[in-house]
Amino acid sequence: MTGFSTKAIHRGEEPDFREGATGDVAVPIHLSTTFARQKAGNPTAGYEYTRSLNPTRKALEDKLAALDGAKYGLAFSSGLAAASTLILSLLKAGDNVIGFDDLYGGTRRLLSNVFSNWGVSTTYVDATKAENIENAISTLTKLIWIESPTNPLLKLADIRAIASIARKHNLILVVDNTFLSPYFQRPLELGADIVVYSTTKYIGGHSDVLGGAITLNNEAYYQRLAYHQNAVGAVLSPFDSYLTLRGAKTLGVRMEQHQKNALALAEFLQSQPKVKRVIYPGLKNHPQYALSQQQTTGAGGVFSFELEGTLDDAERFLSKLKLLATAESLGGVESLVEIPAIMTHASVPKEVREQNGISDTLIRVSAGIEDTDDLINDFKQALQ
Ligand code: P1T
Repeated sequence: MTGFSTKAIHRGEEPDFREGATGDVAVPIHLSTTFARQKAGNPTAGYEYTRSLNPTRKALEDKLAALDGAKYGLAFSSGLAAASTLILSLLKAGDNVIGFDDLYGGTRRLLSNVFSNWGVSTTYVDATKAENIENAISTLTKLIWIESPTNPLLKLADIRAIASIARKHNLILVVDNTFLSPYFQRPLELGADIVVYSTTKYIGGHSDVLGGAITLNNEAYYQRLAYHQNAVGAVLSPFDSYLTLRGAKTLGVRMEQHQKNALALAEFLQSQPKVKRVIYPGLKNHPQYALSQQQTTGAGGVFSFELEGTLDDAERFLSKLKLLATAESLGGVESLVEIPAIMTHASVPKEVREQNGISDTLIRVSAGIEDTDDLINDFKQALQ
């Protein structure tokens, strides 16, 4: 089983033909919170209590690991639950994180406003240049946290180069791979230690289930993460595990259409006089187009563009869209638009937003998998 979609469909859900089993081709939703034992000291098939392990969640964890070519997978109740558990597992008071200065606003809030209270500090750098990371390393630094592409400015980090810096200084490299999914980018193969996901986005894919995941190969880190997954308790429920399993099966075909629509819309908007600039790693004018070609197999379904005018103009423009809903989130089958400055990244201080380029008229688009012409026509009429 080597192809991406074959693994996405079958891994973790191999039919069970043992005596008394039913051979389900889709793994059942095991709602039981606890598992009976014939003998007190012998858990049945390793299952004790759903927080520590559940068969439906395990199927998803195995599938996600397979998609990243990883040894281990872990599923959590949200992307931020995965991030929190990761930090609680691997860091302690006094440690320092180096973060990309254009992370998802919620990740930045978690690092800067929550873990800072527990003695974990974060230094933000422009990680488009790997040397900026190396220059920021102090004796306290333990972990590097990047996204590539970033949310919402679609900046890339050279994962291979940063992985080699991490190895040299004995640091843990974490890559949030939410935007590309394992279909377009596999950070572990590029040298990262740990991959995190908001499975709420492309992996779930239908805007109906919140979730997060971690994949990795390192056994020692896995043992600490699995211990904390149970000890902290932010696990994905059996029903949400089932929905995420269901979504993951079509990840490959969806990503192709997300990308096709993103590129068509980005090219269309680029030709419009009311549009100042379009940022999409799949466009040849993206400053890191060459890097995108080297480390990914696709540019994904999210792009951002800047409109001429003011925040009012941007809000008015979005209210004229008929098909595209204005909403936070991304990666679902339906296209969404949002204004990061007042929505997903409102928790990032204004001066940091301005310094990084998140202006009031920056609009982020998550291209869904609708018919391309319908999306272009909606933008066309709204621009008029
Ligand atoms: O929402 P949650 O499942 O907890 O995932 C958080 C998260 C983590 N990493 C990235 C790159 C993300 O984009 C997100 C969530 N982002 C949005 C809700 C958004 O609209 O950008």
